[in-house]
Amino acid sequence: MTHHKILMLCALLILFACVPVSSQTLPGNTPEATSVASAPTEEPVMDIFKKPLVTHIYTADPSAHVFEGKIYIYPSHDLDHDNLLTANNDGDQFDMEDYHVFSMENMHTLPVDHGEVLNVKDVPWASKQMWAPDAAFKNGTYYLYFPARDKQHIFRIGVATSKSPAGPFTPESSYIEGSFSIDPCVFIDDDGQAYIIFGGLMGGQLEKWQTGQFDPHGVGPKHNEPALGPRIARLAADMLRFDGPVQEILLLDEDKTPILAGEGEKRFFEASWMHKYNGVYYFSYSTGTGHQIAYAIGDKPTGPFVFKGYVLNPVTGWTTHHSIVEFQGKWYLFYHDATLSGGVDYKRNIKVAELTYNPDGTIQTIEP
Ligand code: FUB
Repeated sequence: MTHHKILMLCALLILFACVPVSSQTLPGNTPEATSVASAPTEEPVMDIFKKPLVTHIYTADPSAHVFEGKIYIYPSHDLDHDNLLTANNDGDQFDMEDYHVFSMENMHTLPVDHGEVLNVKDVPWASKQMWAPDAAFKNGTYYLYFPARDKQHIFRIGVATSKSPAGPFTPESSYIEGSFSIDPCVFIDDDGQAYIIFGGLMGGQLEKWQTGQFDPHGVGPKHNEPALGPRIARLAADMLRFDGPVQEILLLDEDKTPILAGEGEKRFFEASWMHKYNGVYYFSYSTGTGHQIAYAIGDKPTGPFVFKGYVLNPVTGWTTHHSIVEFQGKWYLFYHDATLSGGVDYKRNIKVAELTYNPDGTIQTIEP
Protein backbone atom coordinates (compact mmCIF):
# COMPACT_ATOMS: atom_id res chain seq x y z
CA MET A 1 0.00 0.00 0.00
CA THR A 2 1.40 3.42 -0.93
CA HIS A 3 1.90 6.22 1.59
CA HIS A 4 -0.97 8.13 -0.13
CA LYS A 5 -3.40 5.21 0.21
CA ILE A 6 -2.54 4.79 3.91
CA LEU A 7 -3.35 8.47 4.52
CA MET A 8 -6.71 8.12 2.69
CA LEU A 9 -7.62 5.05 4.79
CA CYS A 10 -6.78 6.86 8.07
CA ALA A 11 -8.93 9.83 7.02
CA LEU A 12 -11.88 7.51 6.27
CA LEU A 13 -11.51 5.72 9.61
CA ILE A 14 -11.47 9.04 11.51
CA LEU A 15 -14.57 10.20 9.59
CA PHE A 16 -16.47 7.00 10.44
CA ALA A 17 -15.54 7.27 14.12
CA CYS A 18 -17.01 10.79 14.27
CA VAL A 19 -20.44 9.78 12.88
CA PRO A 20 -23.02 9.48 15.74
CA VAL A 21 -23.69 5.89 16.78
CA SER A 22 -27.43 6.22 16.00
CA SER A 23 -26.59 6.85 12.31
CA GLN A 24 -24.37 3.83 11.95
CA THR A 25 -25.83 0.55 10.83
CA LEU A 26 -25.45 -1.84 13.79
CA PRO A 27 -26.65 -5.43 13.80
CA GLY A 28 -30.32 -5.53 14.83
CA ASN A 29 -30.70 -1.77 14.92
CA THR A 30 -33.38 -1.08 12.34
CA PRO A 31 -34.05 2.41 10.99
CA GLU A 32 -37.49 2.35 12.74
CA ALA A 33 -35.89 1.51 16.05
CA THR A 34 -33.32 4.27 15.55
CA SER A 35 -35.96 6.91 14.90
CA VAL A 36 -38.02 5.84 18.00
CA ALA A 37 -34.92 5.88 20.19
CA SER A 38 -33.99 9.38 19.09
CA ALA A 39 -37.47 10.90 19.70
CA PRO A 40 -36.90 13.21 22.69
CA THR A 41 -40.31 12.80 24.40
CA GLU A 42 -40.84 9.04 24.33
CA GLU A 43 -39.33 6.88 27.08
CA PRO A 44 -38.98 3.14 26.53
CA VAL A 45 -41.77 1.32 28.40
CA MET A 46 -40.28 -1.19 30.81
CA ASP A 47 -41.96 -4.57 31.09
CA ILE A 48 -41.94 -5.25 34.82
CA PHE A 49 -44.41 -8.15 34.83
CA LYS A 50 -43.34 -11.50 36.31
CA LYS A 51 -39.82 -10.21 37.04
CA PRO A 52 -38.29 -9.47 40.45
CA LEU A 53 -39.51 -5.98 41.38
CA VAL A 54 -36.87 -5.47 44.04
CA THR A 55 -33.34 -6.82 43.70
CA HIS A 56 -31.23 -4.98 46.31
CA ILE A 57 -32.86 -6.86 49.22
CA TYR A 58 -34.98 -10.03 49.45
CA THR A 59 -38.72 -9.39 49.75
CA ALA A 60 -41.80 -11.62 50.12
CA ASP A 61 -45.51 -11.68 51.05
CA PRO A 62 -46.42 -8.46 49.20
CA SER A 63 -49.58 -6.70 50.39
CA ALA A 64 -50.37 -4.01 47.82
CA HIS A 65 -52.79 -1.10 48.27
CA VAL A 66 -53.57 2.09 46.38
CA PHE A 67 -52.90 5.02 48.69
CA GLU A 68 -52.64 8.65 47.57
CA GLY A 69 -52.86 7.63 43.88
CA LYS A 70 -49.88 5.24 44.00
CA ILE A 71 -49.42 1.56 44.70
CA TYR A 72 -47.84 0.99 48.09
CA ILE A 73 -46.37 -2.46 48.78
CA TYR A 74 -45.91 -3.83 52.30
CA PRO A 75 -43.78 -6.98 52.03
CA SER A 76 -41.78 -9.11 54.41
CA HIS A 77 -38.04 -8.47 54.29
CA ASP A 78 -36.15 -11.77 54.02
CA LEU A 79 -32.64 -11.73 55.46
CA ASP A 80 -29.67 -12.56 53.26
CA HIS A 81 -28.12 -15.34 55.31
CA ASP A 82 -27.53 -19.07 55.02
CA ASN A 83 -28.87 -20.08 58.39
CA LEU A 84 -29.74 -23.61 57.31
CA LEU A 85 -29.24 -24.96 60.83
CA THR A 86 -32.53 -23.34 61.85
CA ALA A 87 -34.56 -24.54 58.82
CA ASN A 88 -37.52 -26.61 60.08
CA ASN A 89 -41.28 -27.10 59.80
CA ASP A 90 -41.83 -24.26 62.28
CA GLY A 91 -40.34 -21.83 59.75
CA ASP A 92 -37.47 -20.69 61.95
CA GLN A 93 -35.49 -19.97 58.78
CA PHE A 94 -37.92 -17.11 58.15
CA ASP A 95 -36.30 -14.96 60.80
CA MET A 96 -37.10 -11.50 59.47
CA GLU A 97 -36.38 -8.49 61.66
CA ASP A 98 -37.90 -5.47 59.97
CA TYR A 99 -40.16 -4.07 57.26
CA HIS A 100 -39.47 -1.84 54.27
CA VAL A 101 -42.24 -0.06 52.32
CA PHE A 102 -42.17 0.37 48.54
CA SER A 103 -44.24 2.55 46.21
CA MET A 104 -44.93 2.51 42.48
CA GLU A 105 -46.20 5.46 40.43
CA ASN A 106 -47.28 3.26 37.54
CA MET A 107 -46.97 -0.25 36.18
CA HIS A 108 -43.89 0.33 34.08
CA THR A 109 -41.40 1.64 36.62
CA LEU A 110 -39.84 -0.35 39.41
CA PRO A 111 -40.83 0.35 43.03
CA VAL A 112 -39.09 2.95 45.17
CA ASP A 113 -37.78 1.69 48.52
CA HIS A 114 -38.82 4.01 51.37
CA GLY A 115 -36.41 2.25 53.70
CA GLU A 116 -36.90 0.51 57.02
CA VAL A 117 -40.22 1.54 58.58
CA LEU A 118 -40.36 -0.75 61.63
CA ASN A 119 -37.82 -2.98 63.38
CA VAL A 120 -38.52 -5.80 65.83
CA LYS A 121 -36.23 -4.17 68.41
CA ASP A 122 -38.70 -1.26 68.59
CA VAL A 123 -41.74 -3.47 69.20
CA PRO A 124 -42.09 -3.85 72.98
CA TRP A 125 -44.00 -7.14 72.94
CA ALA A 126 -42.24 -8.95 70.03
CA SER A 127 -39.19 -11.20 70.12
CA LYS A 128 -38.60 -12.31 66.51
CA GLN A 129 -39.94 -13.31 63.09
CA MET A 130 -41.68 -10.31 61.57
CA TRP A 131 -43.74 -12.25 59.03
CA ALA A 132 -46.26 -11.22 56.36
CA PRO A 133 -47.77 -7.78 57.10
CA ASP A 134 -50.69 -5.78 55.69
CA ALA A 135 -51.69 -2.13 55.81
CA ALA A 136 -54.92 -0.13 55.92
CA PHE A 137 -55.98 3.52 55.88
CA LYS A 138 -58.73 4.94 58.06
CA ASN A 139 -59.29 7.98 60.30
CA GLY A 140 -56.50 9.88 58.48
CA THR A 141 -54.01 7.27 59.72
CA TYR A 142 -52.11 4.41 58.09
CA TYR A 143 -52.07 1.16 60.05
CA LEU A 144 -49.47 -1.58 59.62
CA TYR A 145 -50.62 -4.99 60.87
CA PHE A 146 -47.90 -7.57 61.41
CA PRO A 147 -47.35 -10.97 63.03
CA ALA A 148 -44.37 -11.76 65.22
CA ARG A 149 -43.55 -14.12 68.06
CA ASP A 150 -44.12 -12.63 71.49
CA LYS A 151 -41.70 -13.11 74.39
CA GLN A 152 -43.22 -16.60 75.01
CA HIS A 153 -42.58 -17.44 71.32
CA ILE A 154 -46.28 -17.48 70.49
CA PHE A 155 -47.29 -15.75 67.26
CA ARG A 156 -49.44 -12.65 67.84
CA ILE A 157 -50.58 -9.82 65.63
CA GLY A 158 -49.52 -6.27 66.30
CA VAL A 159 -50.35 -2.89 64.83
CA ALA A 160 -48.27 0.22 64.23
CA THR A 161 -49.39 3.63 62.94
CA SER A 162 -48.14 6.43 60.74
CA LYS A 163 -49.45 9.60 59.14
CA SER A 164 -47.76 8.56 55.87
CA PRO A 165 -48.25 5.39 53.81
CA ALA A 166 -44.46 5.30 53.51
CA GLY A 167 -44.01 5.20 57.29
CA PRO A 168 -42.10 5.10 59.57
CA PHE A 169 -44.61 3.27 61.78
CA THR A 170 -44.93 3.55 65.56
CA PRO A 171 -45.95 0.27 67.23
CA GLU A 172 -48.55 -0.07 69.94
CA SER A 173 -47.13 -1.20 73.28
CA SER A 174 -48.84 -4.61 73.15
CA TYR A 175 -50.19 -6.95 70.49
CA ILE A 176 -53.89 -6.82 69.62
CA GLU A 177 -55.70 -8.44 72.52
CA GLY A 178 -57.13 -11.82 71.52
CA SER A 179 -54.92 -12.08 68.42
CA PHE A 180 -52.96 -15.18 67.50
CA SER A 181 -51.30 -16.95 64.56
CA ILE A 182 -50.00 -15.15 61.44
CA ASP A 183 -50.62 -13.43 58.11
CA PRO A 184 -53.09 -10.65 58.93
CA CYS A 185 -55.03 -9.12 56.06
CA VAL A 186 -57.31 -6.13 56.59
CA PHE A 187 -60.36 -5.63 54.41
CA ILE A 188 -62.49 -2.49 54.66
CA ASP A 189 -65.97 -2.97 53.26
CA ASP A 190 -67.92 -0.33 51.35
CA ASP A 191 -69.81 0.61 54.53
CA GLY A 192 -66.52 1.42 56.28
CA GLN A 193 -66.47 -1.65 58.52
CA ALA A 194 -62.96 -3.08 58.75
CA TYR A 195 -62.25 -6.78 59.18
CA ILE A 196 -59.00 -8.54 59.98
CA ILE A 197 -58.53 -12.04 58.57
CA PHE A 198 -55.61 -14.17 59.72
CA GLY A 199 -54.22 -17.62 60.45
CA GLY A 200 -51.66 -20.10 59.23
CA LEU A 201 -51.00 -23.81 59.77
CA MET A 202 -47.80 -25.45 61.05
CA GLY A 203 -45.27 -22.67 61.79
CA GLY A 204 -48.25 -20.30 61.92
CA GLN A 205 -49.58 -22.27 64.94
CA LEU A 206 -53.29 -22.23 63.99
CA GLU A 207 -53.66 -25.90 65.03
CA LYS A 208 -52.70 -24.90 68.57
CA TRP A 209 -55.67 -22.52 68.99
CA GLN A 210 -58.62 -24.87 68.48
CA THR A 211 -59.75 -24.61 72.09
CA GLY A 212 -59.55 -20.82 72.13
CA GLN A 213 -56.40 -21.04 74.28
CA PHE A 214 -52.85 -21.81 73.16
CA ASP A 215 -52.27 -25.56 73.41
CA PRO A 216 -48.63 -26.37 72.62
CA HIS A 217 -49.67 -29.96 71.82
CA GLY A 218 -52.59 -29.04 69.55
CA VAL A 219 -52.73 -30.95 66.26
CA GLY A 220 -54.85 -30.45 63.18
CA PRO A 221 -58.00 -32.37 62.22
CA LYS A 222 -57.83 -35.84 60.64
CA HIS A 223 -57.70 -36.08 56.84
CA ASN A 224 -61.41 -36.87 56.52
CA GLU A 225 -62.49 -34.05 58.86
CA PRO A 226 -63.24 -30.45 57.87
CA ALA A 227 -60.05 -28.44 57.49
CA LEU A 228 -59.24 -25.58 59.83
CA GLY A 229 -60.48 -22.29 58.42
CA PRO A 230 -58.92 -18.84 58.53
CA ARG A 231 -60.09 -16.55 61.32
CA ILE A 232 -61.90 -13.22 61.00
CA ALA A 233 -62.75 -10.46 63.47
CA ARG A 234 -64.30 -7.03 63.10
CA LEU A 235 -61.91 -4.20 63.88
CA ALA A 236 -63.09 -1.45 66.24
CA ALA A 237 -63.46 2.10 64.92
CA ASP A 238 -59.96 2.97 66.17
CA MET A 239 -58.54 0.04 64.13
CA LEU A 240 -56.43 -1.02 67.13
CA ARG A 241 -58.72 -3.61 68.72
CA PHE A 242 -61.00 -6.49 67.81
CA ASP A 243 -64.64 -5.50 68.06
CA GLY A 244 -66.36 -8.79 68.85
CA PRO A 245 -65.42 -12.43 68.72
CA VAL A 246 -62.92 -14.14 66.45
CA GLN A 247 -64.87 -16.37 64.05
CA GLU A 248 -63.75 -19.21 61.78
CA ILE A 249 -64.41 -18.74 58.05
CA LEU A 250 -65.98 -21.82 56.51
CA LEU A 251 -64.54 -22.84 53.14
CA LEU A 252 -66.83 -25.05 51.09
CA ASP A 253 -66.22 -27.16 48.04
CA GLU A 254 -68.34 -26.42 44.96
CA ASP A 255 -70.81 -29.11 46.12
CA LYS A 256 -71.25 -27.02 49.32
CA THR A 257 -69.59 -29.59 51.61
CA PRO A 258 -66.71 -28.42 53.82
CA ILE A 259 -63.23 -28.73 52.32
CA LEU A 260 -61.46 -31.50 54.22
CA ALA A 261 -58.10 -31.36 55.99
CA GLY A 262 -56.79 -34.07 53.63
CA GLU A 263 -57.52 -32.00 50.51
CA GLY A 264 -54.06 -30.47 50.31
CA GLU A 265 -54.74 -28.80 46.97
CA LYS A 266 -57.80 -26.93 48.25
CA ARG A 267 -57.69 -26.45 51.98
CA PHE A 268 -56.59 -23.19 53.60
CA PHE A 269 -52.98 -23.08 54.79
CA GLU A 270 -51.97 -19.37 55.15
CA ALA A 271 -51.72 -16.03 53.26
CA SER A 272 -55.30 -14.73 53.54
CA TRP A 273 -56.43 -11.97 51.19
CA MET A 274 -59.89 -10.51 50.71
CA HIS A 275 -61.14 -8.23 47.95
CA LYS A 276 -64.45 -7.35 46.35
CA TYR A 277 -65.28 -7.42 42.64
CA ASN A 278 -68.71 -6.59 41.19
CA GLY A 279 -70.28 -6.87 44.65
CA VAL A 280 -68.88 -10.36 45.29
CA TYR A 281 -66.39 -11.09 48.09
CA TYR A 282 -63.29 -13.03 47.03
CA PHE A 283 -61.21 -14.84 49.64
CA SER A 284 -57.85 -16.06 48.33
CA TYR A 285 -55.17 -18.01 50.16
CA SER A 286 -52.17 -20.29 49.92
CA THR A 287 -52.79 -24.04 49.98
CA GLY A 288 -49.31 -24.44 51.53
CA THR A 289 -48.38 -28.03 50.78
CA GLY A 290 -50.27 -27.71 47.46
CA HIS A 291 -48.24 -24.56 46.62
CA GLN A 292 -51.12 -22.80 44.83
CA ILE A 293 -52.96 -19.56 45.48
CA ALA A 294 -56.60 -20.67 45.54
CA TYR A 295 -59.75 -18.55 45.75
CA ALA A 296 -63.32 -18.88 46.90
CA ILE A 297 -66.28 -16.51 46.68
CA GLY A 298 -68.98 -15.47 49.10
CA ASP A 299 -71.64 -12.87 49.72
CA LYS A 300 -70.28 -11.47 52.98
CA PRO A 301 -66.80 -11.10 54.52
CA THR A 302 -67.46 -13.65 57.24
CA GLY A 303 -68.32 -16.34 54.69
CA PRO A 304 -69.01 -19.09 53.97
CA PHE A 305 -66.90 -19.03 50.81
CA VAL A 306 -67.19 -21.52 47.96
CA PHE A 307 -64.02 -22.78 46.29
CA LYS A 308 -63.69 -21.62 42.68
CA GLY A 309 -60.17 -22.46 41.54
CA TYR A 310 -56.68 -21.05 41.41
CA VAL A 311 -55.32 -17.55 40.99
CA LEU A 312 -51.68 -18.61 40.74
CA ASN A 313 -49.99 -21.91 39.94
CA PRO A 314 -46.98 -23.03 42.04
CA VAL A 315 -43.96 -20.73 41.98
CA THR A 316 -40.25 -21.42 42.46
CA GLY A 317 -39.80 -21.97 46.20
CA TRP A 318 -41.99 -23.64 48.84
CA THR A 319 -44.10 -20.71 50.00
CA THR A 320 -46.56 -18.68 47.97
CA HIS A 321 -48.27 -15.49 49.13
CA HIS A 322 -50.03 -12.70 47.29
CA SER A 323 -52.36 -9.72 47.21
CA ILE A 324 -54.89 -8.54 44.63
CA VAL A 325 -55.43 -4.84 43.91
CA GLU A 326 -57.22 -2.63 41.36
CA PHE A 327 -55.15 0.25 40.02
CA GLN A 328 -56.16 2.67 37.27
CA GLY A 329 -58.91 0.38 35.98
CA LYS A 330 -56.88 -2.84 35.84
CA TRP A 331 -56.40 -5.65 38.35
CA TYR A 332 -53.03 -6.94 39.50
CA LEU A 333 -51.70 -9.89 41.43
CA PHE A 334 -48.66 -9.20 43.58
CA TYR A 335 -46.87 -12.39 44.60
CA HIS A 336 -43.43 -13.76 45.35
CA ASP A 337 -41.12 -16.53 44.30
CA ALA A 338 -37.51 -17.43 45.01
CA THR A 339 -35.97 -16.98 41.56
CA LEU A 340 -33.62 -14.16 42.60
CA SER A 341 -31.80 -16.44 45.07
CA GLY A 342 -31.86 -19.44 42.73
CA GLY A 343 -34.67 -21.11 44.68
CA VAL A 344 -33.73 -20.55 48.34
CA ASP A 345 -37.12 -20.67 50.12
CA TYR A 346 -36.35 -18.00 52.68
CA LYS A 347 -34.74 -15.54 50.21
CA ARG A 348 -37.65 -14.47 48.07
CA ASN A 349 -38.51 -11.64 45.70
CA ILE A 350 -41.79 -9.90 45.00
CA LYS A 351 -43.34 -9.80 41.52
CA VAL A 352 -46.50 -8.52 39.84
CA ALA A 353 -48.72 -9.87 37.04
CA GLU A 354 -51.93 -8.63 35.49
CA LEU A 355 -55.04 -10.46 36.70
CA THR A 356 -58.00 -11.13 34.40
CA TYR A 357 -61.60 -11.97 35.28
CA ASN A 358 -63.80 -14.01 32.99
CA PRO A 359 -67.26 -12.60 32.21
CA ASP A 360 -68.76 -14.89 34.89
CA GLY A 361 -66.46 -13.42 37.56
CA THR A 362 -64.07 -16.35 37.76
CA ILE A 363 -60.36 -15.55 37.70
CA GLN A 364 -58.01 -16.76 34.98
CA THR A 365 -55.22 -18.79 36.57
CA ILE A 366 -51.84 -17.08 36.26
CA GLU A 367 -48.79 -19.13 35.26
CA PRO A 368 -45.86 -17.62 37.15
O1 FUB B 1 -42.79 -14.98 55.16
C1 FUB B 1 -43.01 -15.86 56.23
C2 FUB B 1 -44.18 -16.72 55.97
O2 FUB B 1 -43.97 -17.46 54.78
C3 FUB B 1 -45.46 -15.97 55.71
O3 FUB B 1 -46.05 -15.47 56.87
C4 FUB B 1 -46.22 -17.02 55.01
O4 FUB B 1 -47.37 -16.57 54.38
C5 FUB B 1 -45.18 -17.56 54.06
O5 FUB B 1 -45.06 -16.76 52.91
